[in-house]
Amino acid sequence: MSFIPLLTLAALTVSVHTAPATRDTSAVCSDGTAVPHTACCAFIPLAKDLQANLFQNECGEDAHEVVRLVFHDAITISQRLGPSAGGGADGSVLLFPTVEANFHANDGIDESVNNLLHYLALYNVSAGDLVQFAGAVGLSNCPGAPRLEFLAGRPNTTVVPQDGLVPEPQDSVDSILARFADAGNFSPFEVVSLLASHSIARADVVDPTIDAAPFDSTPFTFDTQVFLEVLLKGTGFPGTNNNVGEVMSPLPLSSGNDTGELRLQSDFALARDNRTACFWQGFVNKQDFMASSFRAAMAKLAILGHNRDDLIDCSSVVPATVKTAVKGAR
Ligand code: HEM
Ligand SMILES: *[C@@H]1O[C@H](CO)[C@@H](O)[C@H](O)[C@H]1NC(C)=O
Ligand SMILES: *[C@@H]1O[C@H](CO)[C@@H](O)[C@H](O)[C@H]1NC(C)=O
Ligand SMILES: *[C@@H]1O[C@H](CO)[C@@H](O)[C@H](O)[C@H]1NC(C)=O
Ligand SMILES: *[C@@H]1O[C@H](CO)[C@@H](O)[C@H](O)[C@H]1NC(C)=O
Ligand SMILES: [Ca+2]
Repeated sequence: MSFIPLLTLAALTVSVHTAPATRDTSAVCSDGTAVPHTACCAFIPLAKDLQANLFQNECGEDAHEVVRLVFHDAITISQRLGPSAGGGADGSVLLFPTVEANFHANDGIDESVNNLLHYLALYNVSAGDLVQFAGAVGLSNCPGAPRLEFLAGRPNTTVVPQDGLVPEPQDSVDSILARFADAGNFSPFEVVSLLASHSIARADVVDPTIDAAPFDSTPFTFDTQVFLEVLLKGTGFPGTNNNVGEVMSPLPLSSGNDTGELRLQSDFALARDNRTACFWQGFVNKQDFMASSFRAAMAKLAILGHNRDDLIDCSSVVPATVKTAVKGAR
């Protein structure tokens, strides 16, 4: 007798849970934008503010730094060590800024942390959501970059992460692949996909004697150039040699005020290790493949420590990406 109501209830529950992003909670925000859920509304003025006052709609230093912060916040989680190691993409880097900024691997992140703390005080969003959203907004300014997925609803964490979980450029490929697998079952292909980020990167702290040494010759374009250039024969250093985690780059010479290219030992090794070399080479001149692979791996990184089904899909509030055409690797 009670069979039918029970079954009906079960069917309802399933249909709600399998489609969390399309729950019927759609809303129109105060600016008139239709969104899938009221929780997305807070991010609309935040995106405008970030674009106007932090990024200036550019794929410059501030955008690069926040994309790096996305990684450093998210990767502090460990299946091996358990919950006390850190909660993944949880905003810990903003909530415990004096602790995490002192981790060696986080050298240089203080600038992006301070930039985002300003927005955390102004907007009613969690620290974890802010880091991931700001990364997606910053990246939207980079020619060639994909428009990232953005899910909202990460709670503010209370767990201070452990030191030693963020990979460093002197780490072996074994240790880098093991760390990514421990953090979130990332495959070697996904690790290489995430390193497309090094196409929009310039190092300040690897060689403390030079500032803003790029990892490829097009640091303001999210292109496949980094995958090509890391394969070239190294000939020298842009600044001093003997820096930990640095190896010779193929384009070390400075031109005008631009410092020459700097190569990370980890990128060099990942480009040549037999577990990752084919994936690395496979991205050269494959812009769309690289961008979509990066997008998929970033979607995984962005929700480390959370269940996808607990979050709300607010991807539609991520600004459209710039449409500047990107040249092939050469
Ligand atoms: C094997 C793992 C990784 C290692 C060892 C590594 C290491 C580094 C190092 C040493 C720097 C230069 C810091 C400095 O001297 O200022 C850097 C910069 C950067 N990294 Fe990574 N990284 C890794 C993975 C990632 C991932 C997964 C992302 C993002 C998805 C990322 C995004 C960036 C960005 C955007 C910069 C440039 C920051 C700027 O220009 O200010 N990295 N990385
Ligand atoms: C802040 O956001 C939370 C969660 O989205 C919401 O419950 C709360 O009402 C908001 N507070 C204000 C002051 O808008
Ligand atoms: C998270 O913490 C920050 C800083 O204390 C606060 O401004 C923000 O309102 C909190 N957000 C949520 C959703 O708890
Ligand atoms: C180098 O920077 C200085 C100071 O910003 C500027 O005046 C000069 O024109 C720059 N030189 C080149 C070659 O870009
Ligand atoms: C990769 O190289 C190592 C050491 O040179 C070797 O033991 C291993 O079998 C190789 N693996 C593959 C998939 O080629
Ligand atoms: Ca580039």
